[in-house]
Amino acid sequence: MYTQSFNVPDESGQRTVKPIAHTEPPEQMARFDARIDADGRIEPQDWMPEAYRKTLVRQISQHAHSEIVGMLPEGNWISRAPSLKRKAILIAKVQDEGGHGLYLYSAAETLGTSRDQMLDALHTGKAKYSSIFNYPTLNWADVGVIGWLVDGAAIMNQIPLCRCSYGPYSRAMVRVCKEESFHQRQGYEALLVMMKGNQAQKDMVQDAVNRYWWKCLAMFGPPDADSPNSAQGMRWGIKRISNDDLRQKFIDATVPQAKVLGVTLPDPDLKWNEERGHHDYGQIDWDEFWATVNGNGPCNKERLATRVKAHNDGAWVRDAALAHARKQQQRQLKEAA
Ligand code: FAQ
Repeated sequence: MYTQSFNVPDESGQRTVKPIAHTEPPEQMARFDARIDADGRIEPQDWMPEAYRKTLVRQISQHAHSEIVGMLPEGNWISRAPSLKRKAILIAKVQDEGGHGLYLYSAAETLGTSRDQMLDALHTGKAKYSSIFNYPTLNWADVGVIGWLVDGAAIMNQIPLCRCSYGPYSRAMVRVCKEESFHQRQGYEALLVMMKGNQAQKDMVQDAVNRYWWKCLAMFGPPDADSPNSAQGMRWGIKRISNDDLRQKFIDATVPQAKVLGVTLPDPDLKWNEERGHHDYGQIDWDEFWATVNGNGPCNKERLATRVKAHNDGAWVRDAALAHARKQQQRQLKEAA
C-alpha cells in the first residue's frame, strides 16, 4: 500500500528560507550549509549548529515519546483480543512500537541528550508526543483502525524521514518504516475480516473510522501557515515534505482503500477535484487539536499516569541491570589483574 521507494521531491523552493540569525563560526557554518545543500548526511561526530542539534533533539525525542505512549491504546486490547492469532499479532506490534522508541531514543542520545533527561521531560509533561494517542480505544475495531489509519499516517510522514539529513535518525527510520508497513497491513486485514462479518461488526468498524479519521488528519501537524518549525526543518533537510502536502497524500491514498473496505470516511466535503488532481476535504478542528496537544485531550492524564507508573515499577529492573553490569566489570578487572 505504501512503498519504501516513495518519491520524495527536492523542490528547491521548499528549501529557500531566510537564514536564521546565529553566532556560529562562519567557516564551519558554511561547510555545514554546503553539506546540507549537497544533500549530504550529518553524523554525530560532525560539527553542527546548536539550533540544528536542538531541533533534532526536539523532533526525535517527541517521536520516541509518541512510539512508547503509542503502545498504550492498543496495549489495552491485548488481553481482550478475539483470537490467539490476533493476540499474537497485537503483542508483536505493540513490542515493535516499544522497539521504535528505543532506536529513536538512541538516535537522540547521539546528539548529547541523555535518555533520563528525555524521559524526565515526558514524565513531567514538558515534552510533547503525538496527539493521536490521547484518544480512547473503545472497541476491537479501534485496534484495526489504528493499524490502518494511524500507522498509515505515520508511514506517510516517516518515509521522507528515511532521507533526513541527520544520519542516525534517517537510518533508524528505514527499519521503523518497514515495521510500520506490516502494522498498517495487519490493521487493514483485520478490518477486511470484520467487514465480511455481521452487521454489528461492520458497525464497529464504521464507528471506529468515524472517531479516528479527523484525529489522524491532525497527526501531520498544523497547517503549513501555522507551523513555526517547518521552514527551517525543510531548509535543513530534516523535513522533506510539508505538513499539508503529507496530509493531502495521505487522504488521496486512503480514499480508495476505504472504498475497498466498504466504509464511509466521515467528511461530507471529501471529493475528488479534477483540476487539482487531489481530493478536497473539510475543516479540521484545530482548537480541539491544540487542546489535546496542550494536555487537555480525553486521555492525556491517564496516558501520562500509566507511563510514569510503568517507569517507576520498572526501577528495580534498571537497578538490577546496573548492579549486574557493575559486578561483571569488577570481575573482568579482577581477571585482568
Ligand atoms: N501531536 O511547527 P510544527 C506513530 C507540535 S509515531 C502533538 O509543524 P514540526 C507510530 C510540534 O511538535 C507519530 N504535537 O512542528 C505509532 C510543535 O511543537 P514544539 C509521531 C504536534 O516538528 C503508530 C508544534 O506542534 N510521529 O504514530 C503534532 O515541524 C501506532 C508546531 O508544529 C512523529 O513524531 C501532533 N500531531 O512538525 C505508534 C514523526 N503536530 O515542539 C503506535 C516525526 C505538531 O515546537 C501506534 N515528527 N505538533 O513545541 C515530525 O514529522 C514532526 O515533528 C511533525 C510536526 C510533523 C509531527
